[in-house]
Amino acid sequence: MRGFQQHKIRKIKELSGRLWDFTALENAKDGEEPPGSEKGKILEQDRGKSKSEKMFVPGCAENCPGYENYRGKSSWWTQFEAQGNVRIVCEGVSHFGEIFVDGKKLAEHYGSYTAFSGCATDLKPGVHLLEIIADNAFAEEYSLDFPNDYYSYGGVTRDVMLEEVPFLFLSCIHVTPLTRTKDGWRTRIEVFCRNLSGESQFTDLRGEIAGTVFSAQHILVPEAAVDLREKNYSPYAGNLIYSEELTIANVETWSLENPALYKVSVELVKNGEAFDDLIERIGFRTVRVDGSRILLNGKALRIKGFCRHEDHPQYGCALPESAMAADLQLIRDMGGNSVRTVHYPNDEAFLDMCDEMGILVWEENHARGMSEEQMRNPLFEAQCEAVIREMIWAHYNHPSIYVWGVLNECSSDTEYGRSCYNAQFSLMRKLDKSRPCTYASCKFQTDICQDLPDICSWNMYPYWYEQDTATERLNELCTWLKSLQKPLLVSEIGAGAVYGFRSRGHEIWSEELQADILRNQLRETAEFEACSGSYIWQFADVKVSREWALRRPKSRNNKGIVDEYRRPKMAYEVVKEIYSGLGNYREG
Ligand code: ADA
Repeated sequence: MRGFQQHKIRKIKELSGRLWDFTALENAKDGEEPPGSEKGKILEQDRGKSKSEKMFVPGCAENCPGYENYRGKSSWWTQFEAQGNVRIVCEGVSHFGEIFVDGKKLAEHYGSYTAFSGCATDLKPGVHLLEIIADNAFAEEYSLDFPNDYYSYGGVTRDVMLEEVPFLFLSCIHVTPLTRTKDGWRTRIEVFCRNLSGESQFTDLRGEIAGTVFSAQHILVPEAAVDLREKNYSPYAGNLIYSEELTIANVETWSLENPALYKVSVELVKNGEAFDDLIERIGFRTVRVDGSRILLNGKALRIKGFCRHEDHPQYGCALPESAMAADLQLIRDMGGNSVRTVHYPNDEAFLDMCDEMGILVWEENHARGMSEEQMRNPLFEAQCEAVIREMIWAHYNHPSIYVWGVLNECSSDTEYGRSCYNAQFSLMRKLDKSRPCTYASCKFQTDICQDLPDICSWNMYPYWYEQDTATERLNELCTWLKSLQKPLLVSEIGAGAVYGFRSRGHEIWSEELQADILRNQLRETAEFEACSGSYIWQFADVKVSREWALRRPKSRNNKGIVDEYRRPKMAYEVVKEIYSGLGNYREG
């Protein structure tokens, strides 16, 4: 659910936020098949009737007692009342999802962290059955999901919305703030629309951004967008029906200190009557890269960041909004001004909060630590690119997002890897020319892709995995990359500690040692002139896959500054002291 109202005309209803029925379709509790089902599939006649548990949506299968280690297909169903054309929007199903209404499949989608939707036309008035099948199996056809240093949960993990739509409806608005002039903000606006009718249609359009109105008449919308014929189920996909540059007067600039937000609203109109609408929220600001500096509204940023996974022992990856807000409050309390959404696009509600709180976001596509062999999976490129496309389409308007990332710690040291990085950066730049892009590398001098991104970002663990100091490491990198003249970010830095393990000798995994290491790491990176800032790995401890657990006490990646329940470790005060003592901008 967004942090603001998106429709005044279109009828929408949240289907999440309540209990649904849930049936595990394989390896069920007690090791038995659920009655009325075949392995991996509910039989047609039993759809919606099989033995079930009650589960809250959004939710993860793993949160249901007895299913803590569940992997495979599960069925989630509920009922709704509606008629006519209905669109079901799933913000996230982990990691392969299918939408059925009254037994008829409307859409399928791979990718836990981006939205998809299915449309049913001409539903009869009355009660209908919605079933979502989620699959979190590790398999060749899911190239981005495999045992990893975080947990791949399964289920209907983000909100589900029901929308009653006309045959022609708005799918997306993109607003790009270009420059601030003496008359206001020069801004580009693009509007996209979908047509379910099976024939071309005409429509008029009217809209408003912060008091400036615009309109267009007699726009032809072709029968269906080409990308929809290609089974693109992104709710944002559609035909471009309006593109204009306008000057918006009397608006304040969005910044960390003053996160001013404005509404843009668009209506589709026939014979003077509005029949559909969409409201988006925007902020006016620019992000540019200039030599070694990252400029927000012309000022050189100092990033005081945290890497954050969507993970909590009580909710899995389906954190309620109150828990997201609590995380941001802790980040703020520690003096942080940025979050890196490791290693996937985040819940839109979280991004809305970052917009409102003036917290910058590095958002990235979903790929962590993949070898060349994994990247050679024939589905890899298409699946990565789908995440990029869906992420940028959906999150384009968030002023908090200042950089897009790809492919964390993948094979940027091989020729084949380079071709993937190159293709993904090209796609990002095609979809969004207004933001820089980057990737987090751990390959140091063997990396052969540093010419490709706008910002060079390094994951480093001085005093933990690595023997050299942060200053030595940064010096080496700067000397090596001098000719590129690009900004440098530390995209991960940190050390592990098991909450509550205290040791006079500052032993490995003690809170004392973690605090010592963070103190050195953060001081050295802050004092390093050419560095635009750092992202601490990581905000909170997270669950890891069983295959990783031997290297990770308590089956957690324990480098959190707070533990998995958000209890502060000793390092909390160290980070707070250092980050709070630094401003949001660098000198010069
Ligand atoms: C890497 C990786 C993280 C995490 C971290 C660690 O840099 O990007 O996902 O695994 O290392 O804790 O070792």
